Amino acid sequence: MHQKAQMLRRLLARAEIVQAAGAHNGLSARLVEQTGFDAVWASGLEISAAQAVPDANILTMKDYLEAASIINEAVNIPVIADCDTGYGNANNVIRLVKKYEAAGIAAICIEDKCFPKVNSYIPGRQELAPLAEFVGKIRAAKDAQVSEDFMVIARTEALIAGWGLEEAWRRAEAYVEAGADAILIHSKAKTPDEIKAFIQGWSGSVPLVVVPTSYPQVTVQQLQAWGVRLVIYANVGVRAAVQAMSRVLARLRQAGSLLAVETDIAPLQTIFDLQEMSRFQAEGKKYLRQAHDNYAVIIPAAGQPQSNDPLDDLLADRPVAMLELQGKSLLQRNVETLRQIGLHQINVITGYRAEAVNLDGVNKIFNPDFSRGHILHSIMQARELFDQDLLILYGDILFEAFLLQKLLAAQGDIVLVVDNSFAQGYNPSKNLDLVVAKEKPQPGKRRFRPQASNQAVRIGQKTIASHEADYEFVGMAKLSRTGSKRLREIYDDCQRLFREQPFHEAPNIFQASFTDLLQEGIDRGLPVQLLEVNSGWMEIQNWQDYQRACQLLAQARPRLATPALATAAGPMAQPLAWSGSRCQDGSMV
Ligand code: SPV
Ligand code: MG
Repeated sequence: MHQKAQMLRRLLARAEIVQAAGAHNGLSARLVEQTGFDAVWASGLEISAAQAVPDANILTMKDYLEAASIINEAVNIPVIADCDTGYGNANNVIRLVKKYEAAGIAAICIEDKCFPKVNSYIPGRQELAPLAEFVGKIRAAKDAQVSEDFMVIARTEALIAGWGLEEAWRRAEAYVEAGADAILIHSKAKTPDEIKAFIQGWSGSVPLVVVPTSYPQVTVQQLQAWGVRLVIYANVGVRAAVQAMSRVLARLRQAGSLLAVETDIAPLQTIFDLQEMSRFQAEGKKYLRQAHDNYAVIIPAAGQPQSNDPLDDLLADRPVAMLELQGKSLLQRNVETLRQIGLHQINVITGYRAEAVNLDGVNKIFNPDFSRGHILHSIMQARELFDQDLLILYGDILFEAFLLQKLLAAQGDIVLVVDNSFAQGYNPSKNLDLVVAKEKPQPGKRRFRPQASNQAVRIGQKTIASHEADYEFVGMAKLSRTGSKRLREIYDDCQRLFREQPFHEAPNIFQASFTDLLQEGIDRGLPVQLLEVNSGWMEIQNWQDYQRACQLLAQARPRLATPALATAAGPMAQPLAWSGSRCQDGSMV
């Protein structure tokens, strides 16, 4: 079965005349289809013109076949391929039929001129092939086709060559006899009279096809009334394109600004639509999976400054995540790191100065309660995401890629990145998210714990004394799908229970920190794994942190991708060290 050939046969069997228009590539074919034509004519003239060569068999069968195939792939309507004289003798015709039919072309059209032909409208001698020879080509074509539906249209150039109506009828009849499925009667007369006369004297049973290039005044209604079954507007596409392009280019050249032609050119969106960009994107989403596509990232960045620190001046018009660090915001730097690793579903919770958070390709979720609620409430604005793999990254930290990679590779449904270097510079006036672990960290500076094998027993800011604490929670957490679902369940439950009473360290759940929820999880038997790190991150909470970050980033140029490289190269060998603490209420994030 040949679907498109069948479609063409059905079209020709209907009462209404079939209308086809010429194309030379996928784009022009798509325009033909979009404007409602029934079929596309893969025009020899257009395809040659598109390569800026004469329509005189300068191109080879392969060139025409390639163009016709591209045209066919771009449309759902049938394609009729102009195959000139068949590019040689009957043997060439046999090969072309096999190739065109296999390419899904609905019909081929061959004309009774000598190879190499020239376009019918070129003045001068148009040499007709001997009738018997052309009859042989038609027989060869019909015998070569595989499916029953594939069509062979025989085109007689008898009128073009000046041989008159009698010869045209004689040839058309012979071609029908040889098996042609339709006859294209071509004329270069300035009026349709000659064509009308041919039709009136024609008694053949196959459909008649015309190409009214030289007699443009004829209407489709007239042609239909005379009995024509298929009209081909053979070369309008390329002629329209040439006229439009040369006019616009000339105007642009003269004006020296695109503004002069802006309204005369198609909007980019039109081109994207013709290219089916949205389908391409949808398919990309469906099939092109990257290693971490399953992860959604949540970055809470809604809090307003409350620390009475000199840094507050810089935060008058933006949240801390949008602080400029050496020409790039903190958030931009983190988003770039996330993308490097293949994390693209990035959700930022905005609140304070939400309008300042303007990053391409990042989903913003607004927390309307940002000035009253706390970080847990902010994070849970992305409640719907808590049934997939998640990364929660506090908005006031700057982290390196290797830390994320380690976190992503760690086993566990809930994994927190923790650091124990806090003890070295502990400032009791600061409130850190401290963690008491099941197992004590190994003593000494150099430790090796590639997996998150340790677990949290307690976590919080206020109720854990520094001497009890083993680690500081960095503000980076990984939740598996199971972990995120479980935490949401616990959160929903606690929303009911702790609406108006203390929830761990918070006066109620609305004002709770993420660590309060984690503590609740631990208390309910949820394993909270700890991934120990000793460098690769820092937080920006006060003026000192900010200055330190700027200094480190200034030294770190050019940016180095891996810690190994960084160590070898010098400046980044100093890790992005811990240097501050989080606000008591977590409101910076
Ligand atoms: C073509 O489009 O290549 C044709 C039709 O053969 S015409 O140029 O009008 O002769
Ligand atoms: Mg042609």
